[in-house]
Amino acid sequence: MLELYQFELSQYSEKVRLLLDYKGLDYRKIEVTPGIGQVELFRLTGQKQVPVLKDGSKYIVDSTQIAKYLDAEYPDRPLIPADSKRRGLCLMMEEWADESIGIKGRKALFGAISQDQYFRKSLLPTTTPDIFRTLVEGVPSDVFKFLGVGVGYSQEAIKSAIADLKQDLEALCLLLQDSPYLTGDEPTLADFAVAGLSILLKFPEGDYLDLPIGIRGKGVPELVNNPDYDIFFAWRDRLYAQYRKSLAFTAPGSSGGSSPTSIQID
Ligand SMILES: N[C@@H](CCC(=O)N[C@@H](CS)C(=O)NCC(=O)O)C(=O)O
Repeated sequence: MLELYQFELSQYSEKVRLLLDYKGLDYRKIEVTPGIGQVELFRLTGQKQVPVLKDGSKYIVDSTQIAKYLDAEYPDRPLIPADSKRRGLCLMMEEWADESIGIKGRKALFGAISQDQYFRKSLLPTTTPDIFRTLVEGVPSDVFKFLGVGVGYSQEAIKSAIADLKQDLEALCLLLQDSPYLTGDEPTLADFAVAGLSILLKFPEGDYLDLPIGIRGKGVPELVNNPDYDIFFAWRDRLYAQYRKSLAFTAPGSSGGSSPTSIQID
């Protein structure tokens, strides 16, 4: 069976989970522990980022390379269209989603959690002991704002990321006004990239991610609560309902049926 080395909360991993579900491929999730688990990933693949797909003895690194590999090895339900116009649009949109929504989405979410102590607490894994939950909840918002400067997420950077994301969502709503999918009548890699990379803007409402129930449907208030983007979030809900396997309907031990297996360190 295919194996996906991933973080449950990673947008690029979610993009690949959407691709695998669309193609109807079963896979087992291997949750990489940030830090120590990435050392093992480095030993296996020569780099430390997720997602990584393992197919037999082959490791495929990077969500875009995984999409191309899946089309080459599992050609049913192609992700990248054959005709030149749609192919060009699809590839361009995928790259843009990776670079714009992916990167700015992290900054915008950081801004949202630094302002909301309950959101912050609900992002912790369900197994976190109460004492740590209380500690995280108690950290004043100003401390998060200060920490954000250290990792390049100053208040100005967060504001500018949100402004850019607003334009991105406006563009997507315009494209979706008279078309069921981003490049036409069938979904492509562009749709799954945009949907997967946007999970941090608003976590999907349904039972798709192994995350605390409290964060479903939550996200960046400036985007989630703005009716101008309803078309986009309705499109994404539809795409999930059509193609993403819910946790409840997958067999334990396969694609998302249970808590992911953690990567083992010798
Ligand atoms: N270009 C990569 C980006 C992957 C990426 O940014 N992965 C993040 C998680 S969302 C990661 O592994 N971060 C950990 C690190 O950089 O150490 C892709 O498309 O797969």
